[in-house]
Amino acid sequence: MSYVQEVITNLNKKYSQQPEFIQAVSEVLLSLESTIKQDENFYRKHRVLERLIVPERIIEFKVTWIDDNQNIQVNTGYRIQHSSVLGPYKGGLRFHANVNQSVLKFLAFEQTFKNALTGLPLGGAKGGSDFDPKDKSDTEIMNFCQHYMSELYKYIGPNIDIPAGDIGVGAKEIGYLFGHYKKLTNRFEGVLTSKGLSYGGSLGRTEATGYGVIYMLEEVLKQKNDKIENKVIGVSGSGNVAIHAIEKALELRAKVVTASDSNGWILDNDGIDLGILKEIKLKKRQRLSEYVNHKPSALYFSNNDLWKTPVDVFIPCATQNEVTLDDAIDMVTNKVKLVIEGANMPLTNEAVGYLQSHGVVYVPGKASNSGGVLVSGYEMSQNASKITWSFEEVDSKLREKMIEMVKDMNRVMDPEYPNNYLKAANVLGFKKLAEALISQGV
Ligand code: NDP
Ligand code: 2IT
Repeated sequence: MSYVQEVITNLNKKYSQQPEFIQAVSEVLLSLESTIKQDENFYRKHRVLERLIVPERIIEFKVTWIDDNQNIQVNTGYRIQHSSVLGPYKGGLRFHANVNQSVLKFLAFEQTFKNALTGLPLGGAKGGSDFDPKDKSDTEIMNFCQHYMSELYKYIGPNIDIPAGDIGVGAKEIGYLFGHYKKLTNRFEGVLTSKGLSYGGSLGRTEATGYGVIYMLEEVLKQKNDKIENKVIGVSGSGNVAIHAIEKALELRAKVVTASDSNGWILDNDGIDLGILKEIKLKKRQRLSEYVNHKPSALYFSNNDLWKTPVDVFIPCATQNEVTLDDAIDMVTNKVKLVIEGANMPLTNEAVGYLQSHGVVYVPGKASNSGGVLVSGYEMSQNASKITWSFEEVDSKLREKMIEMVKDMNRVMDPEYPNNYLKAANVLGFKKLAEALISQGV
């Protein structure tokens, strides 16, 4: 049995209760199979795969807090410190009802590979809680954040582990988390990124993930002598990543026709009106269904048919496994040309395989959504040197880096499979991680 197959077999046995973790790891390992085979004895001897897969540390704790009705609430908090091989642990925090160890382990594993691609000295981590911020008052959110930080602060620091935002954790939550860290430690330091601008945040961090996806899309199209202008794009999600991807796509004169939330999706064949979307989602924090009250010609659906929309490019920006094999079949039937991920692992492995075998260009999130953590890295540099960069400086560095990443992937691309960005991204991350891991000893 090949080393990769042996590790996948053991993974399935050992972590049968953690499907998302198995999915993310298997996708990476299978894409690395031919690379590992070239030097199989060496990698096997050093147990490189097992050492890259198992998180260095998993922290799980109880978070008890009191809601507005004076009821006691109990949640589980986590931080998965996956890898410190390339730098201090780095990755976001997710507050969502479906958060569990499997979800956070997959995200932390992906983050390690993603951070390796950025070229910055960042390890990989992810954390969060099964706390559901929906329908919670501001006081409840602050209360929860403070109790979560009361435990987390013991394990983080600007040179140890630097969390940031993710689903359900935006500027408001980061502010409460930062305030409580400061209270507990008496230290004002860059322990979190995606902070508010008034207390050490970086200009451009809010926009970075969504803008980065579009900068990478622009470059991938350019390599094919194509351009983003006039492309019809389908986006899912309507949170931080989706909104800023839509914003940059519109600026570059593409037409975005869809967006979604967990209740349903909108189709606006005139092109999404960003002003309305921002008003609903960012200002009023309402459901997306409100959009059609502002724009009666648009349509709202409470089904999962978004992926049946005929478009040139899809950008899934909501959550894991939102695109299944059936959706991929619909995409191919409707002649989609390119799928580029804003979210982490939004496609099942079967969906990815189907798109790739039908000639659809697929760009994995660990490359395309890395603009967020990249600018988090820039935020850390600014905090450490106590200076601030202008929006233009951050944005132009982001754009340059997303372009460079496409070029890096093209350099390692198998000439037989010129569109396999998945394999290229995984090979680049793996080589860097494996070398650093082995150099640092057992
Ligand atoms: P937000 O919380 O701002 O938005 C999340 C969006 O996805 C909302 O529209 C939400 O709808 C929808 N969504 C969340 N969970 C589900 C679900 N289970 N089913 C259907 N829809 C869902 O998060 P972000 O925009 O920050 O994150 C989106 C994705 O991008 C995630 O996969 C995240 O890991 C990834 N990402 C984020 C980065 C960042 O910098 N923020 C960086 C790189 C990747 P609703 O409001 O109804 O829940
Ligand atoms: O998935 C991600 O890359 C993030 N949520 C951002 C992580 C970060 O540290 O900025």
